[in-house]
Amino acid sequence: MTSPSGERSLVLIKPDAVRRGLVGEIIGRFERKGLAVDAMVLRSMDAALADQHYADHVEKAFYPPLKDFMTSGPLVALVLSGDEVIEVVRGMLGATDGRKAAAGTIRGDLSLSNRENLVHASDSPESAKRELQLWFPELV
Ligand code: FUP
Repeated sequence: MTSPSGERSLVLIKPDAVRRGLVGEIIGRFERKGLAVDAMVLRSMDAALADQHYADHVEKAFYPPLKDFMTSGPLVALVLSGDEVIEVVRGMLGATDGRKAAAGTIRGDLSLSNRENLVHASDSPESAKRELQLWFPELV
């Protein structure tokens, strides 16, 4: 997945972040890092999109409450680009569990939950390609 400024990642600022008024804080961190916002939309994730997005997790015990959470309100979907953006953004997010994520990361600084952890970001070029196709088919 390439763009004029390098690779691209699909990022979701989750419903907890929208409810808590942290959208600007989170996008500001990505902007200050030097990443570019190539596309952005406020929308909701319906049940069908949740099942597609989390195809690797649908059979797991944590999936039903995760699905309820992810479909509980609007989220912000964005496409970020920049040098090694996939790995860079994953580092900025921190560990999945906000209680364990390192200070200085988004989850480490702002989340105290293993489910409501504020942000999703593609974890590999393969997942970025799949997720960008799902969320922004007009761009790919
Ligand atoms: P991450 O890649 O860090 O977003 O985490 P995973 O792909 O492993 O999990 C996807 C989402 O499932 C996490 F963001 C939060 C949720 N999750 C739970 O609710 N419980 C768990 O035990 C693990 C993950």
